[in-house]
Amino acid sequence: MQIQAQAHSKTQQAIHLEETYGAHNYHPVPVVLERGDGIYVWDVEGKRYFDFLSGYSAVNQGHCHPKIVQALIDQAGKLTLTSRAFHSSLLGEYERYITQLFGYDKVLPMNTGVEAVETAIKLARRWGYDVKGIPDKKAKIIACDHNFHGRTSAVISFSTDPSSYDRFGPYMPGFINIPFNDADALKAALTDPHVAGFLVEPIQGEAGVVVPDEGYLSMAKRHCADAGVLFIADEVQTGLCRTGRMLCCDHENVRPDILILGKALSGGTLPVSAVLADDPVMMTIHPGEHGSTYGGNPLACRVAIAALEVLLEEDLSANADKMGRLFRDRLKELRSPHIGSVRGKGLLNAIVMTHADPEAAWKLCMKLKDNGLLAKPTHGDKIRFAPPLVITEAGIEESIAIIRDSLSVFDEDPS
Ligand code: IF1
Repeated sequence: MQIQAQAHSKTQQAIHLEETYGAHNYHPVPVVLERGDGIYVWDVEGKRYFDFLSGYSAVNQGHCHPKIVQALIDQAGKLTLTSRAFHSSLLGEYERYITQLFGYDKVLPMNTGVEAVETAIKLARRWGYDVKGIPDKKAKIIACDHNFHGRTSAVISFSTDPSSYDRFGPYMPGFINIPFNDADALKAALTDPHVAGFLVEPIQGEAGVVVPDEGYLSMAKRHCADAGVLFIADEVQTGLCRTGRMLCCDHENVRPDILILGKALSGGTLPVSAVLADDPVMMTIHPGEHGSTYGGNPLACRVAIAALEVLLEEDLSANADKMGRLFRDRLKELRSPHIGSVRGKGLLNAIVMTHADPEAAWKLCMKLKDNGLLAKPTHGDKIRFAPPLVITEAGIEESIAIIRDSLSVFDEDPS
């Protein structure tokens, strides 16, 4: 009893510290993690869990991947930051590697995903003025309803989620919202001659893994090209093998004019993001007009090369595709009355709960936690399931068994 109580106090103690000294800007699942390895994480009590959130797709390569950690360790003792006031021995190497890997002329290295989104917005506007000839300060960017592109004041200006924008105004002008997956709405918005770019998640992650109709992305790219508008793909969450291809846009052979990457670009070790584009777009920004202290730092460069190499060496897009199909098939085979729909691509999946209880998704996640699997609801009735892409068939089968057993929580609960 004493050991159990002691273990409980370790978890409670850690949570108490966060509640006492930390901003209350999250409502985490009540688990305190202290170790990760591959598809697993362990809490302070030594309990092991399948991680089905993967740091919101930042840990595609698995927790603490040895090759990525070794790159981090080796570089950390050599040179971590020069600032861009000087060149570094790794930046050019990294820039060549990532631009040749994705097939673009140039990359602009940043840190967080939202910084890369902001960079893409500035690039599109600058291109709009200097190349397309939009009158100064009149450029517009089209974005989709139910988008999630980050939490800066500019980016929440085109959010349609009150929890992202409410009482954070005034908002930045120059954005047009249209429904996602609606070709006619996009075509209509593209008739505005002041539109410089169309910013879209190839699959809307936070909205609950909303997959557009087959052909939507290629239609969008085609109409953007016809209208002289940049197609900007935010692949921060969908990119880097998560959906079963290196990029989610690859499913439709769509080449974005501006490609935004983040999260798994460092394998979950430190914030690394990138914006890729060809010279006509990228060269509109001149020295001293954009950047950041840590953007392109040698530590990030070394880690990002290792993170990308792991994706290729372990063919994680093929594994994500295969394991994702198995996962969705097994979920559907459960034929649970509480699962309304299963959707996703590769290992970016979600279920929509149909239970009458509005807290059903949360209750299921609590039961999943008790049974050794970590996931978190998104927007009330949806649960995202996104394990590291290194998961095997055995891991999928074991996780499905946990999900199956956890659904019994609704049998116990009469509501
Ligand atoms: C949180 C959500 C996911 C993103 C896309 C840009 C960014 C994100 C498509 C910004 C970030 C993170 C933010 C994190 C939780 C997570 C998230 F729930 F917030 F919406 F994944 F769906 N584009 N998504 O998904 O990247 O600046 O965070 O590095 O804010 O709690 P960032």
